[in-house]
Amino acid sequence: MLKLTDLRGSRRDPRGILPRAQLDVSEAVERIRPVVEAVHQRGFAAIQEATTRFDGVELTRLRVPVEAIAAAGEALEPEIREALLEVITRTRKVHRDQRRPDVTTQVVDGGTVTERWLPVQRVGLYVPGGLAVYPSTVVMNVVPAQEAGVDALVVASPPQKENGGLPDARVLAACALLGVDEVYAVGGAQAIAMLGYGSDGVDEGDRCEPVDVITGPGNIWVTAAKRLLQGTVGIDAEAGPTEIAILADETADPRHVAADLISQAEHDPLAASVLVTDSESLVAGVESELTRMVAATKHSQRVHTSLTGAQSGVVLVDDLEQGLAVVDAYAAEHLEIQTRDARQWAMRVRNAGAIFVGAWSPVSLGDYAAGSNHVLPTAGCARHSSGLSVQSFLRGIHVVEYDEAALSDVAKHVVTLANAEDLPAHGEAVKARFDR
Ligand code: HSO
Ligand code: ZN
Repeated sequence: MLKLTDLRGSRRDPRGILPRAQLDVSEAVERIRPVVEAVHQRGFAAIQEATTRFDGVELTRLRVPVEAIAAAGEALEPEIREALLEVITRTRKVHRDQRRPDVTTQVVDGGTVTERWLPVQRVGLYVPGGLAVYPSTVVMNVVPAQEAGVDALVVASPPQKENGGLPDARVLAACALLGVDEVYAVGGAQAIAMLGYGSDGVDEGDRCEPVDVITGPGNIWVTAAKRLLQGTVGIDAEAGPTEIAILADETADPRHVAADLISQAEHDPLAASVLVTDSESLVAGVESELTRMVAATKHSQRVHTSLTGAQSGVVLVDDLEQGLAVVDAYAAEHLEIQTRDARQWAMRVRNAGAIFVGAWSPVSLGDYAAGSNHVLPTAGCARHSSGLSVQSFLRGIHVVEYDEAALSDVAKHVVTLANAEDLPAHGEAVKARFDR
């Protein structure tokens, strides 16, 4: 079922040869630009038009009434409530530990630089709702923002026909459990534009004020809109269709490997599932498990499309050393290590959104209940970006404080460099303080 790439004996840079989704976000940016511009210029009316066109819903107001959020919280099945509360506790535990302290460096006597970490004031958290609904993503967005100390948190999620034009009831319930009461029933590129530029609503209470940072995963249109809005607002890493890479040797259980590949393929026909191994017998075992399991799984068609797509496959390598080079080049959103001495191999990985070590740490644990975040960089962005964290909602501000003697001591160097850059007024600003 999986396309085979045989890199054995090859010393080529694997980057260009690896299976990878061919998503053209730049082309999508051009397609959604008119929607984003319309929302910028015409606000509510343009959001209504886009919602009719893309979601098939007639939007009567942007904002979900707070009573509807509370009601969804109350109506939530007890089992789901219990699961979400446990997940919130674990996620909070991990993210609370991420908070960095302010640091003051005594550079010289009388001269300090303090790095002060300040939360952004207002954030927009996008929760997708396409092929699946994502109350877990509410948790993964909201908890780090709360732990960072963000003042105002806003959630946007697509309206669902089945829920009377409101976002999914479980998404609303997760908002209620987390104390988020500003929720907009808007999805897609129009939601990102609304968050970035703000929008009028049907009345004063229905306005959306612009946010400072937008985070959260989404489909290609959401990703494209985030790219377009970047600069107007801050965004997290581009989190597109999900990816799993598994580095495995002959000690891996083919059933686990197959199940984990399927678990992420289930998200999206464009999701990528890649197995990197030095074991032909593991490949044979995984293939036979896939044949059986894909036929039986609920979203069989979607999983099949994803696993057989150009973005998925098996990469055969000579040994785990080469395997490591391959997974580093791939820079997967999720990387599982199912090998002998898994922890040692995991320690050597350079590029991945998140790493899952050993037989008992599947990606789906991390998707929900490990405490780690599941909003992670895709499409190779793990080479330069991190997953969502408390840090995504903080800015480090340098606070500089020198006294007279400390400035005087370094004045000549400032003047020299200012002159060297042909910016003499910079030097004058220092000298002016000393020539009385
Ligand atoms: N695997 C997705 C997150 C998710 N899975 C949510 C299930 N629900 C992207 O990391
Ligand atoms: Zn998942």
